[in-house]
Amino acid sequence: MAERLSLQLAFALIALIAAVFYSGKAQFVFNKINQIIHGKRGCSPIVSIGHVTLHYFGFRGRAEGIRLMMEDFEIPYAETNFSKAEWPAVKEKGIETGLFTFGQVPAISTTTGLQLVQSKVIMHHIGRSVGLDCDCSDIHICETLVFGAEDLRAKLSPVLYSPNFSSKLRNDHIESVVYTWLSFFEKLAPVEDNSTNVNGLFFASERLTWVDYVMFDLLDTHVEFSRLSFGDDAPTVDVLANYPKLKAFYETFSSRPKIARYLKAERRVPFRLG
Ligand SMILES: N[C@@H](CCC(=O)N[C@@H](CS)C(=O)NCC(=O)O)C(=O)O
Repeated sequence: MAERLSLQLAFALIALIAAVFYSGKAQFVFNKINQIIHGKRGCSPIVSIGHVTLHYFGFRGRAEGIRLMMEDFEIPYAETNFSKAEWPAVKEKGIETGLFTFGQVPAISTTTGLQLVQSKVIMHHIGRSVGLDCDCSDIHICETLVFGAEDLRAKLSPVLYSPNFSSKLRNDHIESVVYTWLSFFEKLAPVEDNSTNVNGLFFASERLTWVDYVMFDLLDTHVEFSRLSFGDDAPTVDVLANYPKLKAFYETFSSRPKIARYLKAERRVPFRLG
Protein backbone atom coordinates (compact mmCIF):
# COMPACT_ATOMS: atom_id res chain seq x y z
CA MET A 1 0.00 0.00 0.00
CA ALA A 2 2.73 2.45 1.09
CA GLU A 3 4.80 1.33 -1.89
CA ARG A 4 1.94 2.14 -4.28
CA LEU A 5 1.47 5.55 -2.70
CA SER A 6 5.15 6.47 -3.10
CA LEU A 7 5.05 5.31 -6.70
CA GLN A 8 2.01 7.52 -7.35
CA LEU A 9 3.72 10.45 -5.64
CA ALA A 10 6.85 9.95 -7.73
CA PHE A 11 4.76 9.93 -10.94
CA ALA A 12 2.87 13.05 -9.82
CA LEU A 13 6.16 14.80 -9.12
CA ILE A 14 7.58 13.86 -12.54
CA ALA A 15 4.35 15.03 -14.21
CA LEU A 16 4.54 18.34 -12.31
CA ILE A 17 8.18 18.92 -13.30
CA ALA A 18 7.36 18.09 -16.95
CA ALA A 19 4.35 20.45 -16.91
CA VAL A 20 6.44 23.31 -15.49
CA PHE A 21 9.20 22.62 -18.01
CA TYR A 22 6.88 22.53 -21.05
CA SER A 23 4.88 25.56 -19.90
CA GLY A 24 8.03 27.67 -20.37
CA LYS A 25 7.87 28.76 -16.72
CA ALA A 26 10.78 26.65 -15.49
CA GLN A 27 13.09 29.65 -15.12
CA PHE A 28 10.44 31.57 -13.21
CA VAL A 29 9.82 28.65 -10.81
CA PHE A 30 13.56 28.11 -10.38
CA ASN A 31 14.03 31.81 -9.55
CA LYS A 32 11.20 31.72 -7.02
CA ILE A 33 12.69 28.64 -5.32
CA ASN A 34 16.10 30.33 -5.30
CA GLN A 35 14.55 33.45 -3.77
CA ILE A 36 12.78 31.43 -1.07
CA ILE A 37 15.96 29.51 -0.19
CA HIS A 38 18.09 32.67 0.11
CA GLY A 39 15.34 34.97 1.44
CA LYS A 40 16.61 37.64 -0.98
CA ARG A 41 15.10 39.29 -4.02
CA GLY A 42 16.50 39.38 -7.53
CA CYS A 43 17.36 37.01 -10.33
CA SER A 44 20.32 35.24 -8.81
CA PRO A 45 20.65 35.65 -5.03
CA ILE A 46 23.62 34.20 -3.15
CA VAL A 47 24.72 33.76 0.45
CA SER A 48 26.30 36.65 2.38
CA ILE A 49 29.96 37.31 1.67
CA GLY A 50 31.32 37.91 5.17
CA HIS A 51 34.00 40.48 6.05
CA VAL A 52 35.53 42.13 2.98
CA THR A 53 39.01 43.47 2.31
CA LEU A 54 38.94 46.05 -0.47
CA HIS A 55 42.25 46.22 -2.31
CA TYR A 56 42.59 49.64 -3.94
CA PHE A 57 44.36 52.98 -3.84
CA GLY A 58 43.54 55.73 -1.34
CA PHE A 59 41.13 57.53 -3.64
CA ARG A 60 37.59 56.94 -4.86
CA GLY A 61 38.10 55.87 -8.46
CA ARG A 62 36.61 52.55 -9.44
CA ALA A 63 36.26 51.41 -5.83
CA GLU A 64 33.76 54.03 -4.71
CA GLY A 65 30.66 52.22 -5.99
CA ILE A 66 31.76 49.16 -4.01
CA ARG A 67 32.28 51.26 -0.88
CA LEU A 68 28.84 52.86 -1.29
CA MET A 69 27.16 49.46 -1.35
CA MET A 70 29.11 48.17 1.65
CA GLU A 71 28.36 51.34 3.62
CA ASP A 72 24.65 51.26 2.83
CA PHE A 73 24.31 47.57 3.71
CA GLU A 74 26.72 47.69 6.65
CA ILE A 75 28.93 44.99 5.21
CA PRO A 76 32.05 45.02 7.40
CA TYR A 77 35.17 45.93 5.41
CA ALA A 78 38.78 47.02 5.62
CA GLU A 79 40.81 48.82 2.98
CA THR A 80 44.39 48.60 1.78
CA ASN A 81 44.58 52.17 0.38
CA PHE A 82 47.85 51.55 -1.51
CA SER A 83 50.01 54.55 -2.34
CA LYS A 84 51.43 55.06 -5.84
CA ALA A 85 54.89 54.26 -4.49
CA GLU A 86 53.77 50.92 -3.03
CA TRP A 87 51.86 49.85 -6.12
CA PRO A 88 54.56 48.25 -8.35
CA ALA A 89 55.61 45.75 -5.66
CA VAL A 90 52.01 45.14 -4.55
CA LYS A 91 50.97 44.57 -8.14
CA GLU A 92 53.73 42.04 -8.76
CA LYS A 93 52.79 40.10 -5.64
CA GLY A 94 49.05 40.27 -6.47
CA ILE A 95 49.68 38.83 -9.92
CA GLU A 96 51.88 36.11 -8.42
CA THR A 97 49.26 35.05 -5.85
CA GLY A 98 46.42 35.33 -8.37
CA LEU A 99 44.52 37.95 -6.34
CA PHE A 100 44.91 40.56 -9.10
CA THR A 101 43.64 38.46 -12.00
CA PHE A 102 44.47 41.17 -14.57
CA GLY A 103 47.16 42.98 -12.55
CA GLN A 104 44.63 45.70 -11.64
CA VAL A 105 42.47 46.84 -8.75
CA PRO A 106 39.86 47.07 -7.30
CA ALA A 107 39.89 43.53 -5.98
CA ILE A 108 38.16 42.08 -2.96
CA SER A 109 38.96 39.15 -0.72
CA THR A 110 36.48 37.93 1.88
CA THR A 111 36.38 35.78 5.00
CA THR A 112 34.21 33.35 3.03
CA GLY A 113 37.22 32.68 0.79
CA LEU A 114 36.07 34.71 -2.21
CA GLN A 115 38.55 36.66 -4.37
CA LEU A 116 37.17 38.85 -7.11
CA VAL A 117 38.25 41.61 -9.49
CA GLN A 118 36.49 44.00 -11.93
CA SER A 119 34.60 46.79 -10.18
CA LYS A 120 31.19 46.08 -11.73
CA VAL A 121 31.48 42.32 -11.21
CA ILE A 122 32.27 42.96 -7.55
CA MET A 123 29.28 45.31 -7.25
CA HIS A 124 26.98 42.79 -8.87
CA HIS A 125 28.25 40.04 -6.56
CA ILE A 126 27.72 42.18 -3.47
CA GLY A 127 24.28 43.12 -4.82
CA ARG A 128 23.34 39.45 -5.22
CA SER A 129 24.43 38.78 -1.64
CA VAL A 130 22.12 41.46 -0.17
CA GLY A 131 19.05 40.97 -2.38
CA LEU A 132 19.86 43.82 -4.80
CA ASP A 133 20.11 41.81 -7.99
CA CYS A 134 17.81 42.96 -10.80
CA ASP A 135 14.74 40.92 -11.66
CA CYS A 136 15.46 38.29 -14.33
CA SER A 137 13.17 40.09 -16.76
CA ASP A 138 15.28 43.26 -16.36
CA ILE A 139 18.79 41.87 -16.75
CA HIS A 140 19.18 43.40 -20.22
CA ILE A 141 18.16 46.85 -18.91
CA CYS A 142 20.64 46.58 -16.04
CA GLU A 143 23.44 45.44 -18.32
CA THR A 144 22.74 48.29 -20.75
CA LEU A 145 23.00 50.83 -17.93
CA VAL A 146 26.15 49.31 -16.44
CA PHE A 147 27.96 48.91 -19.77
CA GLY A 148 26.95 52.47 -20.72
CA ALA A 149 28.20 53.77 -17.36
CA GLU A 150 31.47 51.97 -17.98
CA ASP A 151 31.81 53.59 -21.42
CA LEU A 152 31.38 57.09 -19.99
CA ARG A 153 33.74 56.42 -17.09
CA ALA A 154 36.40 55.11 -19.45
CA LYS A 155 36.33 58.44 -21.30
CA LEU A 156 37.06 60.31 -18.06
CA SER A 157 40.33 58.62 -17.00
CA PRO A 158 42.59 60.00 -19.77
CA VAL A 159 41.37 63.53 -18.95
CA LEU A 160 41.50 63.21 -15.18
CA TYR A 161 44.99 61.70 -15.20
CA SER A 162 46.40 63.76 -18.06
CA PRO A 163 49.65 65.53 -17.12
CA ASN A 164 48.12 68.63 -18.78
CA PHE A 165 44.88 68.52 -16.83
CA SER A 166 43.48 72.03 -16.49
CA SER A 167 40.16 73.85 -16.10
CA LYS A 168 40.02 74.16 -19.89
CA LEU A 169 40.50 70.42 -20.38
CA ARG A 170 37.86 69.77 -17.73
CA ASN A 171 35.31 72.12 -19.33
CA ASP A 172 36.04 70.87 -22.87
CA HIS A 173 35.41 67.31 -21.71
CA ILE A 174 32.14 68.31 -20.04
CA GLU A 175 30.96 70.15 -23.16
CA SER A 176 32.04 67.59 -25.73
CA VAL A 177 31.47 64.27 -23.93
CA VAL A 178 29.71 64.46 -20.56
CA TYR A 179 26.64 66.42 -21.66
CA THR A 180 26.05 64.12 -24.62
CA TRP A 181 26.17 61.04 -22.42
CA LEU A 182 24.09 62.56 -19.62
CA SER A 183 21.37 63.25 -22.18
CA PHE A 184 21.41 59.54 -23.08
CA PHE A 185 21.15 58.53 -19.43
CA GLU A 186 18.43 61.14 -18.83
CA LYS A 187 16.20 59.14 -21.20
CA LEU A 188 16.75 56.01 -19.09
CA ALA A 189 16.39 57.69 -15.71
CA PRO A 190 13.43 56.94 -13.43
CA VAL A 191 10.52 59.32 -13.12
CA GLU A 192 8.52 60.09 -10.02
CA ASP A 193 5.60 57.66 -10.18
CA ASN A 194 3.99 56.72 -6.90
CA SER A 195 2.19 53.79 -8.45
CA THR A 196 5.42 51.96 -9.27
CA ASN A 197 8.38 53.39 -7.37
CA VAL A 198 7.83 52.82 -3.69
CA ASN A 199 9.97 55.09 -1.51
CA GLY A 200 12.38 56.26 -4.16
CA LEU A 201 13.56 56.54 -7.73
CA PHE A 202 15.08 53.39 -9.17
CA PHE A 203 16.61 52.63 -12.54
CA ALA A 204 15.34 49.05 -12.79
CA SER A 205 12.98 46.45 -11.34
CA GLU A 206 10.90 49.14 -9.58
CA ARG A 207 13.03 48.78 -6.45
CA LEU A 208 16.57 49.44 -5.28
CA THR A 209 19.13 47.37 -7.20
CA TRP A 210 22.92 47.36 -7.47
CA VAL A 211 22.57 49.33 -10.70
CA ASP A 212 21.37 52.37 -8.72
CA TYR A 213 24.77 52.38 -6.96
CA VAL A 214 26.53 52.19 -10.33
CA MET A 215 24.49 55.12 -11.61
CA PHE A 216 24.86 57.20 -8.47
CA ASP A 217 28.62 56.65 -8.44
CA LEU A 218 28.83 57.65 -12.12
CA LEU A 219 26.87 60.86 -11.51
CA ASP A 220 28.75 61.70 -8.32
CA THR A 221 32.07 61.19 -10.08
CA HIS A 222 31.05 63.73 -12.73
CA VAL A 223 29.65 66.15 -10.17
CA GLU A 224 33.02 66.04 -8.37
CA PHE A 225 34.92 66.27 -11.65
CA SER A 226 33.01 69.38 -12.69
CA ARG A 227 33.80 71.02 -9.34
CA LEU A 228 37.55 70.43 -9.40
CA SER A 229 39.26 73.72 -8.76
CA PHE A 230 42.47 74.86 -10.44
CA GLY A 231 42.82 78.14 -8.58
CA ASP A 232 42.00 80.14 -11.73
CA ASP A 233 38.93 82.16 -12.74
CA ALA A 234 37.36 79.43 -14.87
CA PRO A 235 33.77 78.91 -13.69
CA THR A 236 32.74 75.50 -12.39
CA VAL A 237 29.41 74.10 -13.52
CA ASP A 238 26.48 72.22 -12.04
CA VAL A 239 26.81 69.31 -14.39
CA LEU A 240 23.32 67.91 -13.66
CA ALA A 241 21.47 71.23 -13.97
CA ASN A 242 19.89 70.41 -17.35
CA TYR A 243 19.01 66.80 -16.53
CA PRO A 244 16.06 66.97 -14.11
CA LYS A 245 15.45 63.22 -13.89
CA LEU A 246 19.11 62.45 -13.19
CA LYS A 247 19.28 65.30 -10.69
CA ALA A 248 16.18 64.02 -8.87
CA PHE A 249 17.63 60.51 -8.75
CA TYR A 250 20.99 61.87 -7.54
CA GLU A 251 19.38 63.89 -4.76
CA THR A 252 16.99 61.14 -3.67
CA PHE A 253 19.78 58.58 -3.55
CA SER A 254 22.10 60.98 -1.66
CA SER A 255 19.47 61.27 1.03
CA ARG A 256 19.40 57.54 1.86
CA PRO A 257 20.35 57.81 5.54
CA LYS A 258 23.51 55.68 5.54
CA ILE A 259 24.62 57.10 2.20
CA ALA A 260 24.09 60.69 3.41
CA ARG A 261 26.21 59.93 6.48
CA TYR A 262 28.95 58.31 4.41
CA LEU A 263 29.06 61.14 1.84
CA LYS A 264 29.92 63.53 4.65
CA ALA A 265 32.14 61.18 6.64
CA GLU A 266 35.74 62.15 7.28
CA ARG A 267 36.88 58.64 6.48
CA ARG A 268 35.62 59.02 2.89
CA VAL A 269 38.75 59.14 0.76
CA PRO A 270 39.27 62.12 -1.58
CA PHE A 271 37.93 62.18 -5.13
CA ARG A 272 41.37 62.76 -6.57
CA LEU A 273 44.80 63.00 -5.06
CA GLY A 274 47.10 65.93 -5.67
N1 LIG B 1 37.77 47.23 -15.73
C1 LIG B 1 38.50 47.33 -14.51
C2 LIG B 1 39.53 48.45 -14.63
C3 LIG B 1 40.49 48.43 -13.48
C4 LIG B 1 41.51 49.53 -13.57
O1 LIG B 1 41.67 50.19 -14.61
N2 LIG B 1 42.23 49.70 -12.47
C5 LIG B 1 43.25 50.72 -12.39
C6 LIG B 1 42.94 51.70 -11.27
S1 LIG B 1 41.39 52.48 -11.51
C7 LIG B 1 44.57 50.04 -12.03
O2 LIG B 1 44.59 49.01 -11.39
N3 LIG B 1 45.68 50.68 -12.43
C8 LIG B 1 47.00 50.23 -12.08
C9 LIG B 1 47.62 49.32 -13.11
O3 LIG B 1 46.99 48.98 -14.13
O4 LIG B 1 48.79 48.95 -12.88
C10 LIG B 1 37.53 47.57 -13.33
O5 LIG B 1 36.48 48.17 -13.57
O6 LIG B 1 37.83 47.15 -12.21
